[in-house]
Amino acid sequence: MTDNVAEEAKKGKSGFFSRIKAGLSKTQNKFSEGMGRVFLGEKIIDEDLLEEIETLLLTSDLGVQATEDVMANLAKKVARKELGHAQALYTTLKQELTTLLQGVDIGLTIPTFDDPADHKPFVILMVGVNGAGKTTTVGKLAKRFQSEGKTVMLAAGDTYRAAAVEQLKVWGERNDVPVVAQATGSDSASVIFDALESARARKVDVLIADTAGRLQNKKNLMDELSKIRRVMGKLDVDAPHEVMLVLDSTTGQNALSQANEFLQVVDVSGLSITKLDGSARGGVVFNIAREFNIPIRFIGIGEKIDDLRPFNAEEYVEAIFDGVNTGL
Ligand SMILES: Nc1nc2c(ncn2[C@@H]2O[C@H](COP(=O)(O)OP(=O)(O)OP(=O)(O)O)[C@@H](O)[C@H]2O)c(=O)[nH]1
Ligand SMILES: [Mg+2]
Repeated sequence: MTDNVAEEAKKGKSGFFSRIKAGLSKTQNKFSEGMGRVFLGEKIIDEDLLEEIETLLLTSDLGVQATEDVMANLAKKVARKELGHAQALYTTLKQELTTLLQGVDIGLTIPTFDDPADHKPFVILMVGVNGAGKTTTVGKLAKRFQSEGKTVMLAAGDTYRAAAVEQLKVWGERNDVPVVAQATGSDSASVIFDALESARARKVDVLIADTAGRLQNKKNLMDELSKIRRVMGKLDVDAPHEVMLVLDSTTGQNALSQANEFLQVVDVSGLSITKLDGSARGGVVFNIAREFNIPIRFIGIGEKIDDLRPFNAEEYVEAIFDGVNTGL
């Protein structure tokens, strides 16, 4: 986001920004209340103030590492006497937090092909624990890619539960995109293989494959994901082009443990962080960024089809700091 967008946002002119702000309002309330309390008044920069900031970050789900990094950078600037007053410290804190997210602010780019003979579907494999928001995110992504003029197909790779296939079909109908599915209990890799064959034949731009969040045990789930990868590779060695891990932000620290388990078995190339509207735990985004250094592609800010936004570091920080009153 450019400074212009930040400026517009402040003036409340951007409807787009206000939607994100509304989605993040629980986290925003927590941050703005906390920051206001820490910075309000004619504060001088001393140990106490730095400690208060540290506590605030720790209690805002940033995690120990991200908090330590930010505090170390602030302390350095304070020691060099670069920050004369609390307002400068506040501004620097915001900048530090933005920088922390900028490293993972890398959008998903779907290639286009000048020569139709080169065309091949861009395959996105969605992974994550049950209930994280995979299927919902598939639906939201389908709409997004379509609105960008791309053709989309969905693969019902969660063959574990009948309801899972039905849920995906509903999203397919809503977006008017084809859904490739087989009966419950069939082989997930084979459904996704069929879907990829069909997507190639129809010259579909994006194939999004849903998967199950839970099998009988972790080993089964992980074996299945490896098999899906292997089988897809028979049609296109580069597929899947994106393995998107979906993480539920409301679980806080737990989202990090979940991510660790998946990272042990699949090469995750991007993250989507869901349900940021559902709790005040949006600070976990900093924690995830610091811990994994994996591109955050999208954030989920509601259950509706339009409630998925490309992740933007500056916009994110701007939204959660909106309304901070330092009185300075
Ligand atoms: N508030 C909110 N709810 C969300 C968001 N994303 C998903 N949900 C809800 O989270 C619940 C679980 O979402 P699903 O998409 O079914 O999750 P899943 O990962 O496919 O779950 P399994 O298929 O069981 O593995 C649903 O009720 C969704 O509506 C979000 O960004 N905000
Ligand atoms: Mg699902």
